Amino acid sequence: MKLLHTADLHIGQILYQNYSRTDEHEHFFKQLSRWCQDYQPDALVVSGDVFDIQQPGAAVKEFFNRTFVTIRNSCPNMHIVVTAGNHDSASRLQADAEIWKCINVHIIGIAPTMDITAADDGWQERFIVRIPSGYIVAFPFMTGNRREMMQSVLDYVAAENTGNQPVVTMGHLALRSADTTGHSSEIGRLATQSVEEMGSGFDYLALGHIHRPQTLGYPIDDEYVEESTYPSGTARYAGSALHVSCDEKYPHTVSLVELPEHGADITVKRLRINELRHFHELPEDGHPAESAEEALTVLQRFAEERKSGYFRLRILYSTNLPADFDQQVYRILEPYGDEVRYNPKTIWVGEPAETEVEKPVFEVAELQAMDDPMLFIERTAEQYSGLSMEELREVFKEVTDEVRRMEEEK
Ligand SMILES: [Mn+2]
Repeated sequence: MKLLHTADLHIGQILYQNYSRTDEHEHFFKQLSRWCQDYQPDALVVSGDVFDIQQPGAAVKEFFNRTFVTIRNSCPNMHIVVTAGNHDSASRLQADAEIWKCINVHIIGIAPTMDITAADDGWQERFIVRIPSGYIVAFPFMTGNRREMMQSVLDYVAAENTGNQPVVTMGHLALRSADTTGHSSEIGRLATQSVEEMGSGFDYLALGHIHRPQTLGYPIDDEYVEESTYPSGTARYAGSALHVSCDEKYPHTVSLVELPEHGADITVKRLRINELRHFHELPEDGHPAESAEEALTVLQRFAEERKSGYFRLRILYSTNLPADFDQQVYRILEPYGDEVRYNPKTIWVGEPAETEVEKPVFEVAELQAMDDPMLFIERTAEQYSGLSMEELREVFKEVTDEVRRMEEEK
């Protein structure tokens, strides 16, 4: 089985509340389409976060439709498997699945739940995409411990797979040992799940959610390595399609995965994505600007020379910026249209360090098992000054009683 693996497209993303990235996405999809044409893979898998927001607008949906039809036409025998990520609305994505199936685009939005597994004997079928060269088990984003459900689907495939065909699983979540550079601290502060939670029996686990390309248990893709060989049972994050911040200095790639048969070694070839706009930190010599004038001069020079790209400024903490500093920045950028793009989140160098590294308040599993909201509030109470737990408990009881009464009346 030959597979192209990508994830975290975030189509429709607007950066810094200001800049549409449609042309950057177009640039990416042109490359992806070309790779589909050149390598003729059996399948293209997109492991979640197709759209950036739950309810993308009409233009964004139109862009998705047009793009995926083009990609499909670049390699008409290829199957495309798309799963929902945490950014996607599972049900909205799933809504068009029947139509897409007509051209071998398989969209799996809704995750297995107790309702689904209880109501339907062959529920596993919903998450299995059979292609001539093997199996793709497509799990969208899900919360909670779903190990048993996943194992059930993998066992279902194993029972059928007498021809020893390769088995690929898809997932969208943060797995332990994943490097989260470039992500908001929310992920870093949550204790993540281990790869064992994804069940066993797959040859390749095609992951999404973490934007940095990496194979779990191996050195991170810091440098561009063209090809690696891994044993069966390998889990890999393809990495996002586009850079999303200045912190993402590593190369972004699409993974071309070859799986000869079930249980055999896998080769991963990294196809380097060319970015339309790069991210920069100014000044580029690594020193912070020591005055507003200096920052603006550096920026002016950057805009004149590069004429394109995202940037954020690095400024010495003790510098006083005039109140209209951002307006001055935008004035300098005006002649460049939307080509030179400003991230107003300045890096303050020499800022007094936070006194203590924050520890996770909860383990994920603990949070999942928590069925009393009051427990959550108690544990986080110190974040809300002047909170009377007693009063809160009373109010909470009042509300739950009222809800129960309404339920009974119904
Ligand atoms: Mn995600």
